Amino acid sequence: MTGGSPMKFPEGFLWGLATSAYQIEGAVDADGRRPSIWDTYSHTPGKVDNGDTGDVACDHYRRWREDVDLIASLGVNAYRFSIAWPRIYPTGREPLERRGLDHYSRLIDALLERGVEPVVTLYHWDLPQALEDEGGWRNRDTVERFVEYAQTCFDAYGDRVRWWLTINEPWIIGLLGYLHGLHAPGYKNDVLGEVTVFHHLLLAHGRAVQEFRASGAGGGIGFAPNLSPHYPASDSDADREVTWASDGYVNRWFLDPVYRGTYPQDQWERYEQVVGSLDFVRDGDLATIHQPTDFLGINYYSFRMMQAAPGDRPWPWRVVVPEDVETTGGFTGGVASTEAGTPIVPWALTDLLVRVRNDYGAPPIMITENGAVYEEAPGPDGRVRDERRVRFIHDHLAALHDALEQGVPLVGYCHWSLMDNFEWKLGYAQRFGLVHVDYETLARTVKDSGRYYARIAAANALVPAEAGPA
Ligand code: IFM
Repeated sequence: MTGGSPMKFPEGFLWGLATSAYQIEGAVDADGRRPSIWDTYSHTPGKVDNGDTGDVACDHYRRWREDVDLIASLGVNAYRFSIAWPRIYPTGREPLERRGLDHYSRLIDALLERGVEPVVTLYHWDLPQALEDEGGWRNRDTVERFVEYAQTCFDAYGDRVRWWLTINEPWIIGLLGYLHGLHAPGYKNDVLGEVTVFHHLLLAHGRAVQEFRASGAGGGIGFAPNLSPHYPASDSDADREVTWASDGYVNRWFLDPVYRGTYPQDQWERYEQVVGSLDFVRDGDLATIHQPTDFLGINYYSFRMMQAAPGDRPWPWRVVVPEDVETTGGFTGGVASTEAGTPIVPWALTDLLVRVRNDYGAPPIMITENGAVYEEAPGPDGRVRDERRVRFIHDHLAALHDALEQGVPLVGYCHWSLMDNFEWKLGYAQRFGLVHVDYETLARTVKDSGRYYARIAAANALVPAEAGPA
């Protein structure tokens, strides 16, 4: 409540739940699907904790009807999911696999029948392995393969889907897949690979937007970068400088080309110092990337607090947590963390949204992901009492409402995630769901946070956290 009145959200606001294909579907051999880079990676010994793979995951590919009922039972009006590219083009190119295409068509219809808007992501990291064998995202040709796949999806579903996202979290794809070796395809310390892949992902986004317009599909399209507002760990000039520099690496490297048609000069120069020439950027590429989009998806998890680290490579900075620093730029107290150690900073979401509005021409924004790891499992009575997630949701939605009051054009919020799922390198150890999944029986149990979120969606207003689940 502010001043005694409920925090209402605009009429038609989308209350969504988010997932991605490899994290929930399982059924990796069904209906002609062939491996993606994540099948290869998760089956490589030592890559994923506990030897976990997405082979079964939540078995959503088979249980999708039950899951659509579950989504509808939560009373939300949006569901964000991704299409598995290797189900549509198992080898990354013709022949098309009709069974895969039909699967998502049925899913879309079932959602719409229940009044749930599909929010469709085209690329959430499951590149067909056959394309990786030809160089993957490092190979410019992959952009054209992506465009063919995107065209097929626009043709098949464009009459029904009104919310499209091209690429999910391009920064994470490069950072973890090429620099840290923690995600597929698993390269390490390859800065040239990272920045080449960033460019090709952005190009794939721009080309897909062009094809979307040409297809005549209704609805709108955008992309879903994960953005983190940056703050210096101290008032020192050095910390302030690296704060801006890292912002160039994480945020501006993706927003500037899409919204301004340029790469940020400061980060361009830093890349040149590390990798030499960025000659894979060709004339006309930036114009291609700079397509008008209809909305911006933002995945928000936390801020980055930055400290200068002059000897560190490739970048002379470190991300620190507030407890590690004595004086913090503007911070006095500690910051709580999720069970994954992620600092919980809802107010930084407001800062981020206001900044994007101010710097990038006020695009309509959908929060396409936001969520937290908490382990709570069903108690003896079967109930999952995850009060901390209830508090997390409440505080982030209050921050969102703050941004709305400051004039940020917000159109929706998708919580990550609908249900516990395969958390990439961390396997099944980290639970993000509003619905608990028992990985032995695959039984789904709506957590207290799920029922709390349902109350919010029903009211189209923030419900006090103390009110708890329905
Ligand atoms: O599970 C991931 C998702 O695939 C992409 N964004 C972050 C989530 C939580 O780590």
